[in-house]
This record gives sequence, structure tokens and C-alpha cells, in this order.
Amino acid sequence: MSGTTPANSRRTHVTNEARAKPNPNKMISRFRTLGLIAALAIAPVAHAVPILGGNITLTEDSLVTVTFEGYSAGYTSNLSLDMPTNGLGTLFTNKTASVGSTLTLGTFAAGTELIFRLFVHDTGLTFFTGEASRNPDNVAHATVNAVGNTHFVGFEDLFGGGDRDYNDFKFSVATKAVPDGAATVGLLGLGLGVLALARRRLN
Ligand SMILES: [Ca+2]
Repeated sequence: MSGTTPANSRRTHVTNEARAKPNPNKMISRFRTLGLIAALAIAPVAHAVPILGGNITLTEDSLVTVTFEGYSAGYTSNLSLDMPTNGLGTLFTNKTASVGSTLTLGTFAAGTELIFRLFVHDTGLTFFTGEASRNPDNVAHATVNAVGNTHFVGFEDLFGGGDRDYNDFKFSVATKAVPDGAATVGLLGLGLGVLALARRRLN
């Protein structure tokens, strides 16, 4: 019986030594886990914090579509694209549009800020995405939450900021990169406009 003791104790000793010695494979695995945790901590959360008064500016030439995302409001309001100027008119009316309805706005060049306008029928007031200074009450009225290539926008429809729930008119703006030069349709249109203006001046 006593003959087995040294063997057992040696085995125990070896085991303890193995525990005490850093195992390179385990270390690498641990570093990998730590690296993954760090990456997860740094990676942007799927739904970032909405930015009140945020801008919707294209980072590349893009095809832009807008989708109605619903509302929770007593007032009726219309959404339009205010800038760049266009002939699209009302895109959606909160009380009549179906959630998920999508419209194509067109192709715009990199650097273009898309400014949306909310007209509130009940008060006759108009509010804009972006800076507070654009609005009649000098208060920012729209939150912008950029998630990948989509900006989720929520408007507050009351003068002074109301209850600040930013769900009186909700929509999203999706951008899809187009090849370089594809946005020149807009530039060509602008060029023709300038040409027409020059002709008018000459006449
Ligand atoms: Ca509200």
C-alpha cells in the first residue's frame, strides 16, 4: 500500500506543477477571450444613442430611400425633403401612411446634407432636422440615430419641444453607395439650371 504513495504524491506534485506553470495554449486562449471582450466593448452598439439635432450627411455618393416608421401623436403632420430642393412634395402623412412604406428620393453626391421638414397641420408650424436654429422656437426637434447605412429619425411636433418623446413622426433614411460619378445626374441638373439662369440674364 505504502508503495503507491510516492507514485500518487508524484502525480499530485506533477499536477500542481502543471497548474503553477503557465500553459502557453491556455494563455493564448485567455488573451483571445480578453481581446474579444475588449473588441465587444469598443464595437458600436447596434442601436447607438439618438442624437438630438443630428445631421443626415452623405459620406459617399448614394441612392437614398426613406421609410415611414410610425408615429404616436395627436397632431397630423407631413414629411418633406426640404434640402436639396426637389419636386417630391409630401413624402408621408403620419395619420395616413402605412408603416414600412418606402420612397426613393434619388441619388445625391457625397457631402450632401439631407434636411427634412415636418409641417404640423394643427398648428401651422414647420420644424426641420438638424440644428435648433432652423426651427421657429430655436429648439432641436429631431433625433437622429445612425445604425449602419440607415439613419432613424424621430420628430417632436410641439412648439418648444413639447414632451420630447420624438415619436410624433418616425422615419428612416437608408443610403446605398453608388459608383463614382453616378450622382452627377444631380450635378448635371444643377448645371442646366445655371445655364438657364445665364440665358435668362442674357435675354
Ligand atoms: Ca411628442
